[in-house]
Amino acid sequence: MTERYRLGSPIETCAVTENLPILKKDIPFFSRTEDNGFILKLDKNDIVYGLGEQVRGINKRGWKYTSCSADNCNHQEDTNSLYGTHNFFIVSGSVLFGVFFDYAGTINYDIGYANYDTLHITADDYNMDVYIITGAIEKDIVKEFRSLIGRSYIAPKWAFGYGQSRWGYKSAEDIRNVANEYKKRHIPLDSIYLDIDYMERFKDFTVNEQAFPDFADFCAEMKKEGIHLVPIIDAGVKIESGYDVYEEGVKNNFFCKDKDGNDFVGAVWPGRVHFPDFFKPETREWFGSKYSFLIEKGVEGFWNDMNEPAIFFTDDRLESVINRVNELSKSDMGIYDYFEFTGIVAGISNNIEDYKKFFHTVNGERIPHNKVHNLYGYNMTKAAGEAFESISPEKRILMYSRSSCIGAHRYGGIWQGDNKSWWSHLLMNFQMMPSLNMAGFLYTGADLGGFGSDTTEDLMLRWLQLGVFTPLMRNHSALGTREQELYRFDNCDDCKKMVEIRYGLIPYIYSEYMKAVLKNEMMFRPLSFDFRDDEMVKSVEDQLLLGDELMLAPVYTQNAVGRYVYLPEEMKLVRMRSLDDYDTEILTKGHHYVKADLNELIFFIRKGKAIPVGKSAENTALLCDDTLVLMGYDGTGYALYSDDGISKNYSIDDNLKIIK
Ligand code: MIG
Repeated sequence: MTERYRLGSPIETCAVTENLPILKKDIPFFSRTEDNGFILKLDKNDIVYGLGEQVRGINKRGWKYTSCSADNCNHQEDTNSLYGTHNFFIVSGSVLFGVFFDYAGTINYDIGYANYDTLHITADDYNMDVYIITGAIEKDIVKEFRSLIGRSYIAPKWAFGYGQSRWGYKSAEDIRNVANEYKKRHIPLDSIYLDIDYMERFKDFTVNEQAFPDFADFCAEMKKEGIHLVPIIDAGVKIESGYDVYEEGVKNNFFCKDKDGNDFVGAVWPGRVHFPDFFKPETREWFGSKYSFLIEKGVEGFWNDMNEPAIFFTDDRLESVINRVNELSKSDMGIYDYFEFTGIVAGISNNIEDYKKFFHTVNGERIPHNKVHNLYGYNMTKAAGEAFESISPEKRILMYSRSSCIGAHRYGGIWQGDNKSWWSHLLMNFQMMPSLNMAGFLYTGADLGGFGSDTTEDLMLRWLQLGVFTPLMRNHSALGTREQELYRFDNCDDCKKMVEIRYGLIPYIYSEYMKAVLKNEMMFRPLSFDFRDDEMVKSVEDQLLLGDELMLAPVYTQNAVGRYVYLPEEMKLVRMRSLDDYDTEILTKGHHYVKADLNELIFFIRKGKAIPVGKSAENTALLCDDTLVLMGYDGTGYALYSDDGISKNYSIDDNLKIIK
């Protein structure tokens, strides 16, 4: 059951698609503090699940989190905000309910941080809708919540193939070279990503013609090889006279305004930019229509970046910092001066004070950015998603975004942002999967191998082993870091085998993804959602269920030759070196140490279940359901969802078939 409550007069977020009556009584479960905050006393064993894209574990208890979308490529355990904000969580234990704060501003969640037994929530202001969802089990609560917020975005099937990306590919030649290196080794590949360097001076909806002399031909050439080019689109529009996107935006008042009503100026990649005011329907329609510039050239997918929005600096901040630095440089730079110096310089970019300096028009009303900050990336993705319906009514277009909030899940997926080539981030990205699913984000995955920092070949391989299962399977890395295309490593052949395993499993992974989307369910779940009476699973933080068939237990530490797992029931261990070199073993309920050499992928098939496994192919277009055989327990079938992967007939009845 879902109940809706209203505090004050909220700004419409369009997160929810159902219009429930507003109840005029006290919000259950919580008590209110004098300053309007929410308090819930937690029992010793209560668990808090959710909050979408956030640091730390599956159980969110014991830390403080802030919903304020942040570009933070240095995030760690003590970070409070990441790229997206997802204000939905479930408290499970002495009580069982879900809560969604439908709110555009900043919320702080102290989940047993100041006091381990207290959940304390505060917000910028208290103009919000609060939804309380109850149900018999966590899965029911999630399902009910997901039906409230509408069906998740559906990616084309080719987007389940392996993707290679790196910030630093500069030309058609660079891309061709990547494609060739993969082809030469017959490593499956479905997409190569174009990062900002494909553009002309980082201008959205342009192509650098020196580097890509005939972009449409190049797209066609790659498509012949089965490779999709996926360009990046940034939020900021370069200020440059003669540049059509800039000129049109200025002329039609499509950009955010400063306090005096002039187009607001920030600086990002291209230098000075204006930010489209995606809250205006006419801006969304205009910006969305621009994607056709690339679609007409053969592009079928995009990633939206820097849409928190990230701001390198604003001119007035830059000036005041430079002035202050000049003053400080004349002092003797004692420790406090030195701290001030490093602090103000580091604080130039993504300074939340800058979010107060510009304004949107929301339903005809002028609203400062900081009041609706978390909705900015969402509305950029919505601009694209809405436009694709008319630009490409028949065919799915791949879209995923860096920033998001609930609502954006209907228009695109997300990637998990700028992680690092750290083992701890492998685990963190894994732990994030269920909470993202709770919030409606099913098409998602991490930058495999890690984005920032130098990767190592063992980390790459272990991360690929996790990526085998995530809908988005993309290797991406930052400019200046160690190159991490699979062919850079001595263990390339082992990497290749993992990618081939992925292609053998795509029919299953795609099927589970589609079922989860169409039934408003989670593809990835904590063990405790299914094994509710098992006390042990409540603290399992490094294993997840995938669909109804699998349990995942990735290896996420360096130099490991295996790992401990806990099995809440008997399961069949699968240890795979390649699609046709594997062993299986039935393990009893309980604790086990499972060996997994670096070149071995381990996963578990649940008792009485089986999954379809096919043959690999050089790209998804060449995959064929006819080769599927069941792996797992004998005497059982699997209900496979399968469609053409590109058109928009998603009927579950038409597309399900039982494989025996
Ligand atoms: O400030 O376009 O998250 O994936 O490679 C960095 C360059 C801007 C951030 C994205 C990352 C991308 C990078 N971008």
